[in-house]
Formats: sequence, structure tokens, C-alpha cells
Amino acid sequence: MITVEQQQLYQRDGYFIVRNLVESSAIAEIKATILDFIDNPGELEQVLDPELVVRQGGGEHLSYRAKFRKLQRLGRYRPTVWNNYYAHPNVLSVIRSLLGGNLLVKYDSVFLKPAKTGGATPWHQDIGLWRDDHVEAANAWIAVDPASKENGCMQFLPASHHGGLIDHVLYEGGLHGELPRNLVVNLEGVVDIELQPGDVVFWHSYMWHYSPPNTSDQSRIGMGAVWASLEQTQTSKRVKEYFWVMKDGQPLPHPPEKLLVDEGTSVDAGY
Ligand SMILES: O=C(O)CCC(=O)C(=O)O
Repeated sequence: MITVEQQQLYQRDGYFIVRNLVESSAIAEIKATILDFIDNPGELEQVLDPELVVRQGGGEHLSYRAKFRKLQRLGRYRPTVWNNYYAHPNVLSVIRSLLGGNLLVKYDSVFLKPAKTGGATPWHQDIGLWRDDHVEAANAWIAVDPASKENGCMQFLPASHHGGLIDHVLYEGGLHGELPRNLVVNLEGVVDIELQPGDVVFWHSYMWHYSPPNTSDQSRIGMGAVWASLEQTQTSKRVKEYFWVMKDGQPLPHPPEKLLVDEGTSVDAGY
């Protein structure tokens, strides 16, 4: 359940943080699974998404732990990651307050921001990348490592969600679509979303957010997620696959049952 205060923050600022939502033993299991996967991806190598610098050439010399930006969809393949975050009862209780008792995961990704080599994520609104109607989808990010100003925590522009959708631009060499760069120079009122392991930040799909490079010697691992209600999946034009995590108020652990939306084109926003 979310509190009245969290509800008010969500409406006013477009986000709220729940501290210590996932217990430290669960976070330790998640982290061990992630590191083990990076070292031994086996047949799931496609889950590893290298930094742009590596894709464009250069950076091949980096170790596995230093060169990957994210692990796309790892949660679906690893019960410890799925059950300890995407389908964790405490997390689902918050999501349920936002979207009701029939919940599916639309997006799951581990965001690695390795010490010294982790790059920036450009200013964007999540829905600017999805380009769908799921304005009220639940977006969240959990800290696995401490996320601080020094190691590239996310930054939000509070209340930016009131401005609605801005068309995103794919700049040459850019990581993915982003808010027009002329709109994000010298932004005033930006806040650093500093989190401890187990803290989760929830935000509105129109929220302007960004994260800077990690110039520190501390890694910054976190996990992003988008959940949709059953009703939202039925209006889906672009996403084909969803994964059940709660039916009629009952949490559903791994392995997640897949819901296929027939008319959808299979896309991933790619952020
Ligand atoms: O992990 C990051 O720094 C960026 C995450 C993000 O932008 C997102 O989950 O939408």
C-alpha cells in the first residue's frame, strides 16, 4: 500500500521513494546472481547489452564487468532476480496501489553503471521511448548497489510530468531517443535520486530523468522495471509480450506466465 503522502508526492512531483522496500538478504541474492551471470552468461549472451562505445568499436579490452551497460530481460530467466524484485510482495503492494490487482511486467532490465566506465543515460521520458498509451504504467528502479551523486545516480526534474509528452529525438551517436537537447541545458531544480540498496523509486511515465557517467571507483547496479495493468496490455499496439506477476490480488512467483498480445509488434523501448 502507498501512503497518502506518497500519493500526494506522486501527483505533485511525479515520483516517490520507498526506503528499504526490499530486504538486504534479497538484494544480496540479486547481486550475486547478476555478477555470476556477467561472468558466465552461457547461452543467454544476447541479454548483455554493451556500452555504445563498445558497439561502435573500442573498449573491447575492457573486462566483462567493466563494459556492459545493461542486462536486458535477465529477470525473466533468473528466479532470484524475478522473485526478489519484479514479483516481490512488497513491491507489488505498491504497484497494486497504482494499477490494481491484475499486474504484468512489460519491461525488466538490470542497469549496470560500472566504476569509471559507466556512461550517461540521456534525458528522456519513458513514454517518449515506448510511444504508447500507457501513461499511467508504473515505472520503478531499485538500487542494488548504493546509488549516489558520485557514481551516477538518476536525476529527476520534479513536476516535469505535468508538461505531458515531448517528442523525442534520436541524435547521431545517441544511446536512444532523448528529450531535445536544447530543452535540458541548465535545467533548474534537478534532484539527485540517491538510494541505498533495497530502496525503490517510482515515477510517472512523463517524468524527465537522466543519469550521468560514473566517474567514481564504485560500481552502481540497479534494476529498472515497468508494470502494466491487464487493461493496459489490451490497448497495446507495440509490445507483444507481458509476464504475469499478480492475478486478482495474488502474487505469482517465477516462472512467469506469458501473456501474448496478438496485434502487437514486438518492441522494447531500449532505454
Ligand atoms: O539506470 C540508469 O541510470 C537509467 C535508468 C532509466 O533511465 C530508466 O530506468 O528509465
